[in-house]
Amino acid sequence: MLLYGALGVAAFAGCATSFPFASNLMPRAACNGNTLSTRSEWCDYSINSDPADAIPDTGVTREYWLELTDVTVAPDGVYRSAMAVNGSIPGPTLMADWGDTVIVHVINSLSTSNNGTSIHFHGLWQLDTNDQDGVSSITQCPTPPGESMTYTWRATQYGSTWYHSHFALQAWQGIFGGIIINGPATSNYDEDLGMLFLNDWDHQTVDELYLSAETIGPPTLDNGLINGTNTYEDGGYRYNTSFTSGTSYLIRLVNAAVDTHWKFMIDNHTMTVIASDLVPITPYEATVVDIGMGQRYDIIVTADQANVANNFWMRAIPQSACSDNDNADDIRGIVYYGDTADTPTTSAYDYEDACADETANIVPYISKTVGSAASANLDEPASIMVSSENMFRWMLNSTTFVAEWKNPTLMQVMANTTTFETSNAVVQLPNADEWVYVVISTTLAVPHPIHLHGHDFYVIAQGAGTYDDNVALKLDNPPRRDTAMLPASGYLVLAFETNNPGAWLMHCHIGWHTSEGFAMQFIEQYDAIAALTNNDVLANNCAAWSLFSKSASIEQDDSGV
Ligand SMILES: *[C@@H]1O[C@H](CO)[C@@H](O)[C@H](O)[C@H]1NC(C)=O
Ligand SMILES: *[C@@H]1O[C@H](CO)[C@@H](O)[C@H](O)[C@H]1NC(C)=O
Ligand SMILES: *[C@@H]1O[C@H](CO)[C@@H](O)[C@H](O)[C@H]1NC(C)=O
Ligand SMILES: *[C@@H]1O[C@H](CO)[C@@H](O)[C@H](O)[C@H]1NC(C)=O
Ligand SMILES: *[C@@H]1O[C@H](CO)[C@@H](O)[C@H](O)[C@H]1NC(C)=O
Ligand SMILES: *[C@@H]1O[C@H](CO)[C@@H](O)[C@H](O)[C@H]1NC(C)=O
Ligand SMILES: *[C@@H]1O[C@H](CO)[C@@H](O)[C@H](O)[C@H]1NC(C)=O
Ligand SMILES: [Cu+2]
Repeated sequence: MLLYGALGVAAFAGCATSFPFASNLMPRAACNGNTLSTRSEWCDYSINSDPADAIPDTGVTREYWLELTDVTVAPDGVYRSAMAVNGSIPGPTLMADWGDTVIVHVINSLSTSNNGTSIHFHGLWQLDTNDQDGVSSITQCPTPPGESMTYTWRATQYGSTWYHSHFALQAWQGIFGGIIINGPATSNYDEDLGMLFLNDWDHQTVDELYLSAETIGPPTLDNGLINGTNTYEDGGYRYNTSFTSGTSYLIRLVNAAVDTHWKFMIDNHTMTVIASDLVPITPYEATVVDIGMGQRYDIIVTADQANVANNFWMRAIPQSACSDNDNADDIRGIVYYGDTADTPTTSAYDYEDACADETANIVPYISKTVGSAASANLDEPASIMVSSENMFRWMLNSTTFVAEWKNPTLMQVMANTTTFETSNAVVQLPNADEWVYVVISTTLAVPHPIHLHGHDFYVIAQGAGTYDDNVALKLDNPPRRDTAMLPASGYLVLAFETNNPGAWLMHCHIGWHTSEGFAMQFIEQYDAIAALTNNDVLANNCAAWSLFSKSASIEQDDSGV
């Protein structure tokens, strides 16, 4: 792609040619063909180009520096301690064009809390770059305070996602931010409003809450935030955005909560959903969208309701079917026509309180068929137990996942280890290019958002009740994504292809559950991993962690991921 090559480091380059984007979301390289009314085009590529076959060779490298610090914040008017990326929650948005190379330098300045860290780029395939996946205890040791780590990866997919810490509960202390990868879209829109994070929030820290989560169960949280802000009693302010009649807006929704499933809506407005996670879909209309933890939806909203009112509520409604929130009815923002945001008087669309998935609506734009599994289904029943210390622990296949910060899977692979501790919950997938079916099931009335690293998986079955041979599998273009709901007292059957060597974590994205051991890992194509791993970086970072954790007497009290 000559066009890109000429731009050099586009993060700092101006746009030489025409600039068809109404948004001020920089940086963005101009791409011939992609205009407001031809969003399906993308230079020599288009919405019909399958990222799994080929991606643009832009020759562009974008470089970012992210500094993590301990902070005091009051996003809803109530002060508490937290952690931030470059001083803000959410942190800065990383932006790239499809096919770019992205370098992210993470500087751990968490000197007050003395926390290690690692940064995971959620949903990115990390094709042949498993060692850049940023998962403590799997692909690296935590990076100690005072040190930094550089991650380099290719923007193989495009759309909306997020980065977040994969060390203890740090993501929900505030260490997260958006990732926008510009590419084609399945529907036109005028303006890109960027990321819209939906978070739950409490006036105690997640570390304080974890004690009760482990002993008496998931705590009732105080509040929630829309893109980092909300009100609480008389404090704080609401997220608000102005709409110009006739304009259509792209909004990139992310559920970044520790334990809240949301229904999202804007009163009286209809949404067009165009992508689920990093996969473009055939557009569908919705008035209410369900979003589980870790999931993303790209939605387009057209400003066509100025005749109804000037101010409308935007609502993130915690579903009480799976967790409790003390401010459930007031996690709201404002969409306004005119000059200023005023308190709306609009009413919510009807909905049924349930932690549902959008599966039935999702049809990937590029159609794919799932092949036959090379071997028997991998059965992963999920259950809970109380440990000898009287702590809740989750199990998959009767194993509570625990891996060690100081001895990540990749380090074990580099040492030629072939037998792993039972608690590492390793499933080996030695062969390339085979289909794997995984059946995750539960008899408990608790749903779980299941996230797999390194792949977009196919949701081939999902439902209530018991999974058996009578359940029909959807193999013809099922939803393809990186996070899907295991329904309460039900099953989720995922399929993926062994096309990406590495140690890939699969886990529940409820923060408490990840820490309580609801996780397992696939070691895919063991024999190919060593050649893809930068052993110097791995070993040096582990040596630094080892030194630090001894001198600071750090003790691991969770699953390690
Ligand atoms: C984040 O902060 C660092 C300084 O610590 C600065 O160099 C960098 O430009 C900032 N990054 C972004 C994306 O704002
Ligand atoms: C990380 O920092 C939090 C907040 O200060 C603290 O509660 C927690 O114990 C620290 N965790 C580790 C593993 O250092
Ligand atoms: C949310 O906040 C970020 C800055 O953190 C901003 O870039 C983005 O545009 C906001 N999203 C919306 C939909 O307003
Ligand atoms: C709208 O957002 C701005 C900050 O962007 C804030 O100052 C203002 O208070 C908000 N309005 C309301 C009604 O909360
Ligand atoms: C606005 O939405 C409410 C709730 O869904 C509905 O009752 C009302 O009829 C809508 N108003 C208009 C003018 O569409
Ligand atoms: C489940 O655990 C048993 C006993 O440890 C083991 O033999 C089996 O391979 C495991 N299966 C999966 C799919 O993890
Ligand atoms: C692991 O095995 C490879 C290939 O047999 C060998 O070259 C390498 O030295 C071994 N590494 C260790 C740490 O034993
Ligand atoms: Cu869970």
